[in-house]
Amino acid sequence: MKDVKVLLGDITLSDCECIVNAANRSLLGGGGVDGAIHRAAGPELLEECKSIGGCNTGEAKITRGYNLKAEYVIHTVGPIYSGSEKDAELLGKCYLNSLDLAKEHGLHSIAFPALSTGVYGYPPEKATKIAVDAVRQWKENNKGYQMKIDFYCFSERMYAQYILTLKNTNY
Ligand code: AR6
Repeated sequence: MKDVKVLLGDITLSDCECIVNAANRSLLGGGGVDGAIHRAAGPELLEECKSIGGCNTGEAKITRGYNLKAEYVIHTVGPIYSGSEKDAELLGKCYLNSLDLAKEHGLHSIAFPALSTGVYGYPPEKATKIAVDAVRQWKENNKGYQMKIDFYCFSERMYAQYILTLKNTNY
């Protein structure tokens, strides 16, 4: 798919204009990628998050990036995997709403971690398919708007899964 890349590494080092955080509904920080982003951005990020008042599952909120290279952080809350159909719908919405928010702010590059695949337990095979399908759908709905999208993977296993998913879906 044009402008879509899979990268292995730490998303806090991304040179995209915005990076996406796998947050929880409080937006007050946590472990995993959330902890890494807050550490790298510095305490001002938490201060701004406190003023937002949380975020529902599937939705997205934007803040400045502070000490990060990225100018903005888009905080989205993935579903805790339960095996129900609603999980897939909510996870897809995380990607779509994050991309909409980036576009609303005139941004043209975004880096996603593998939302919900850590503490929230989403199986990587399913989660990568939802991520890739959502991005494809968004690109189809936003033809003419250039958006560079990086899928950041923190493990070689996740990297291999994204490559396989992209291959299986003919991108
Ligand atoms: N860069 C890129 N990916 C990362 C990084 C990093 N620095 N660190 C971890 N990952 P998780 P979730 C990957 O658990 O499942 C938090 O406590 C990781 O390997 O961070 O959506 C929040 O506050 C995995 O593939 O997020 C919530 O409470 C992916 O990022 C909860 O965890 C997501 O793992 C959210 O759980």
